Amino acid sequence: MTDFFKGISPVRFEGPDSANPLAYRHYNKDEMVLGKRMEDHIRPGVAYWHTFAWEGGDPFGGRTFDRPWFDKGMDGARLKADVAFELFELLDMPFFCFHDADIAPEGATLAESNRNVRAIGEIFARKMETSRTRLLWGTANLFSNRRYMSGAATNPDPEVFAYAAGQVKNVLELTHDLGGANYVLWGGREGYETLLNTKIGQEQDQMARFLHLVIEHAEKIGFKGQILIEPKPQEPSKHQYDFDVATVYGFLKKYGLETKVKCNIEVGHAFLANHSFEHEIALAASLGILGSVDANRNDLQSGWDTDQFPNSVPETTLAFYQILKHGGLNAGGWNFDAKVRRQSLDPADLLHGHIGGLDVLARSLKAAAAIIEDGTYDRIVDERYAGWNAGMGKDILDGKLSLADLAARVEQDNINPQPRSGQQEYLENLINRFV
Ligand code: XUL
Ligand code: CO
Repeated sequence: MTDFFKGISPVRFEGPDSANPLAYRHYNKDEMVLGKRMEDHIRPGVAYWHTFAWEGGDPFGGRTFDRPWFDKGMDGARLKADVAFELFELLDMPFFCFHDADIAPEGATLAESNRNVRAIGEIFARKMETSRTRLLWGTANLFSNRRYMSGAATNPDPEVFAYAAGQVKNVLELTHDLGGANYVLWGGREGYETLLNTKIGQEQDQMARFLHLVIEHAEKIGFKGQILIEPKPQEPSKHQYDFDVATVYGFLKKYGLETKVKCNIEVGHAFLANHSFEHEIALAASLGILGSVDANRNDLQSGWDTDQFPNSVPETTLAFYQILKHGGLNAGGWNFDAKVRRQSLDPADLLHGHIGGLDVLARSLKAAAAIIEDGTYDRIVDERYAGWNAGMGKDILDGKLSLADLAARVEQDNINPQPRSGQQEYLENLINRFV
């Protein structure tokens, strides 16, 4: 035991009336919702990078946090792992996620870096023998080191591609060994700063080759988890190739990968792409590429990816509704890709962030389930499209009617369609009854 969380007791469900700031008021993991445990619906996870590696810097100032593991090499990394599993236990958190660079210091060579990562991975494996916390996903940091400034897979220099491959091989194997449910690729530098020095088509071919290599290796080592791409339109690159769900799908389709790869959709990234989170989820689900989600929120005034903990039940309810309607996240989950603010210095602040976020997800899940159980909303939307289930609508979809057939049908039957209300305000009020 370290003394980092000294004096803090395990967080338990105490019900909505509890005034204890270190208790769950809505997240009650064993409560049944639509026939499934709340924890199994949400599958929440702690993000190692924001919670243990982030130093509290912003563009105008450096480190604000004073963590005892900073600047201490592998000793620090081991202490960080101890503290991480203590937090998972305090929060009773079923999952965590990490990048290689979050868990161990970079060495002088790829081999040394990978050895460091594997050494901490072995500590994780030992801790996971007694901890209930599982790995939701692993990923490689292919964006912080200056070697990746012009991209990893999309770098003009094939040696950078090779280096990135060496990193991903290591983390993919570690993710497999730790029983990870997914492997994520977020291409923060897979894009460009200026088109003046960039060949888009060439870079996309490189990115597809990289993805093929990852899939081949996953199959070779017997990794059964999902491979996920995390879309984001920009930041850090001015333009990122994995702009949004629709763009990712087009890319996967072009390179024949649409059945092999799904998406990890993040709230703040959806907003940066001028979409709502629920739009991205609904679209991915309809395209068959909904994998997992990163829970957070942006500061909507600043326009940056501020990675704050979620705190809006109405917004998250609409997202959860889409997830439930499409059969849940299965191997995916809700990774808190969220960090406390740089003034939130205390160890307890790390708990407050996760507790609040998890209570918001619990309330959203229950609200979305109530909308579905009530059935009014679904009925209204189904009725709006009922014309396509039979008769002419069905014949059109089944390809039985040509353009000429339809033109003749309108004349023969004297068809003169009457517009019907879209009932937006009524629907908004209806949803608000459950939130
Ligand atoms: C960056 C981001 C990443 C990915 C993993 O905006 O979301 O932390 O989730 O690389
Ligand atoms: Co993310």
